[in-house]
Amino acid sequence: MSQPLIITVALTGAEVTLEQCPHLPITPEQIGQAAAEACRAGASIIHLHVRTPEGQPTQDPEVFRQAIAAIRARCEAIVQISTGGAVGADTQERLQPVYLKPEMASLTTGSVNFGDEIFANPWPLVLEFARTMQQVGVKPELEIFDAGMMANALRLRDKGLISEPLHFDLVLGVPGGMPATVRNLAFLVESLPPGCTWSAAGIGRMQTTIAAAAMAMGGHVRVGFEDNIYYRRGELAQSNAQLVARVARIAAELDRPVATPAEARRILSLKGAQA
Ligand code: KMH
Ligand code: ZN
Repeated sequence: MSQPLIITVALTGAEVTLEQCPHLPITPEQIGQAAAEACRAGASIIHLHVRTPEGQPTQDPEVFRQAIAAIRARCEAIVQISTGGAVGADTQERLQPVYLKPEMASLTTGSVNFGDEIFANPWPLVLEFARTMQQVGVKPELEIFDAGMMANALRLRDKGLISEPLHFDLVLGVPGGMPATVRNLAFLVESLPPGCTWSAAGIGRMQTTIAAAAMAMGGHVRVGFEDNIYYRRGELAQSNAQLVARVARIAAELDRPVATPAEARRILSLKGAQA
């Protein structure tokens, strides 16, 4: 039997709108319900962004606190808050939810064009975010949108600002980042340091292709509305859980049992929630 598959679900993101995706969870209660449904379908990590009641992205720690409570009331999934926020978000606001001491937080290790905009992560910001996560005891998921970010992640490791075992998410297909091809995925996987864990996320129509390739290569997978709102060409997905369930079905065929949250914690060397 192969290593269990950790499925991360990125429920909401910061850029997708309700107009584009009518089933997008917005309120903490909707996020809690979507998380529970995705968890039943096989997800064990919730990559968490939150929104104002009007649907705008926010890094308000009080909204994160409510969403985390709504998730924990319904399922055992690992909560991974976003420090990326929305393109253009204020640096200190992006960092705020880390102080809630979730089990994990995303950490992008460099800047990248993001459609018409720039997802700005200058090196001093990366250092500050990594240092803060280490001080607070939050495990980073190293978000790699482009090859240079891998080198930066290894610089953080060499400075002792991130602790092994490292966990990476290889995000392929953001316009401006590395295109979502199996060749690019293989290149990034070959660049990973020994002993780490990793997942892959394909943006848009490449979500399932990248997921299947990652599963076949022994990695883990991220899906969800943040990265892709379609089930297939021209057909919107009805829920995040629908996207998770498809990955779980492919995993079964590949002899990759879907990890429970407890198994995911063991694989990622997490001790459980601090607060
Ligand atoms: N919203 C993107 C600009 C993260 O969560 O850390 C960045 C993002 C990455 O979503
Ligand atoms: Zn995100």
